[in-house]
Amino acid sequence: MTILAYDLGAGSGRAIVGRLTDYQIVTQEIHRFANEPVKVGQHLYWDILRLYYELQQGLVTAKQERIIPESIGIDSWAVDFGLIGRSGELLGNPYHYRDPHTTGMMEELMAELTAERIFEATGIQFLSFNTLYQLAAMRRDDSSMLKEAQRLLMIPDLLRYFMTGEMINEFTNATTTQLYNTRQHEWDRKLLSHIGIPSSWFGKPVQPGTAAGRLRSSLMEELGLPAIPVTAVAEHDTASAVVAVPALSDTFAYLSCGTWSLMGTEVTEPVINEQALKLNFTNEGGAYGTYRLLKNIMGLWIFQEYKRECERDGHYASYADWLSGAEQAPPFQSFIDPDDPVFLHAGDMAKRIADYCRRSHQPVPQSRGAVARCIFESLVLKYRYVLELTEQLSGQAFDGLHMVGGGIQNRLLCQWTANAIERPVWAGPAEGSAIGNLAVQWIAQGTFRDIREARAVIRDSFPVDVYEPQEGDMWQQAYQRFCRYIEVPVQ
Ligand code: LFR
Repeated sequence: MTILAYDLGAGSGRAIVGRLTDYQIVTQEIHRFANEPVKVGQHLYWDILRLYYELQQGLVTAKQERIIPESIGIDSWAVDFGLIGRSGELLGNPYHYRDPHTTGMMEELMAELTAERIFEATGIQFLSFNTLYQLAAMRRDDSSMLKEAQRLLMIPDLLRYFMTGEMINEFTNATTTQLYNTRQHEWDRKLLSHIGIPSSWFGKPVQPGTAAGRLRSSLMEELGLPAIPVTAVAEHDTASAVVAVPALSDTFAYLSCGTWSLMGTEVTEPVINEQALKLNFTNEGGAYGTYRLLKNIMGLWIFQEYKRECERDGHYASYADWLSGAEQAPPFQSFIDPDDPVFLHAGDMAKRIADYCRRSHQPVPQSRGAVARCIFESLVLKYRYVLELTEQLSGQAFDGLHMVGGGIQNRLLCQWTANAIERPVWAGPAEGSAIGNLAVQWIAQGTFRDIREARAVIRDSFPVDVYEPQEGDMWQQAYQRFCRYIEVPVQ
């Protein structure tokens, strides 16, 4: 059965066709496109109509290759949303979660409602850009969109709505809003009323694997396609990525590695207690009754931004050259906490890293290789820190780490991760989110019995690179030093 997965990341999107041949998954990328946010004045937006155009292009290309998928699923990043007006039209462009309009909003709501109350209800980590704070910021700014809105759809809900004409909220993404009450299994009316948002904007979230309409007739006519069914998959990309972790046992640690690094473990009940709140862990909804006990780590974003700035200034180098530059720079000179809020917004990474080093009385990295080394080392040492916290919180012990996502193409990062955590890293698959998206569709069709079977097939279909830890002592000493610079927990 041939199916189609759209996976949208913060930097690019892709349309991937999946087939099963001899009980192996074969994927084919039929369309890849840039996802370039647009800044207008002080605000940063997603170019949502362009993204929808690219989704259509995926179908056009598929058709040209004589592929008519039997099901379609969409996953993307979380927390962002579009608002729909009375006649079903999109009201304005969705804000990008890196838009600075939420600055200070989280602190304000924590003071009014208390962090305990918010966490107790939602189990979600405090990130300044959660939907809760975005909506509160729009309310504070008297956004005219809020006056007109009738429905709120998360990014994949919205694109799926464009495709099918049906407005349906999906569960995994709904939980990331920090507005969904994980104990009562419904949108949290008290939180919503506190920020002046009607609960009628939200539909009861459907579980991953639910049938969610068919291509709308205008699209069928335009593209000359039949009424292809659309499935609500685990539409939060991290949820899809974790579906694709080729783990052998039920207890495993993962790192979904892309623009963000999401590290944690899968649990069957949210872990909502004082310690989880203090360490700012989250319990995002997953597929098939699971939750992701994890922590967001700033990920490759800082490097991607730094590289973009260098390119803007005329310095172009291949990814391989960047990695060898980092490798040749002297080790363990300076560390940053990648999760310091100064690194959240776009721009000026070189200056922010230099300022961070000066402030913390460390040498300022001078060469591009030294900056890249500082970023990568700090990132992998942060992985160790978060892995140990995950063990403490979950009461589990991990004998290695599964890494999935595009970031695993950075072999230096994988090796240094193994060194820093002193355990093996199992890297693969790189297209984790798209494969998890396909897997949920196959489970929905009855092709796979359940997630266990899906993970077994994924394990057989995609290579996993093993990185054994090296240079033990050096990394342990570096870790002791690094720990001086890490974030102070929220509380
Ligand atoms: C990863 C991701 C993270 C989420 C961040 C912002 O792509 O979905 O899980 O915290 O993007 O939405």
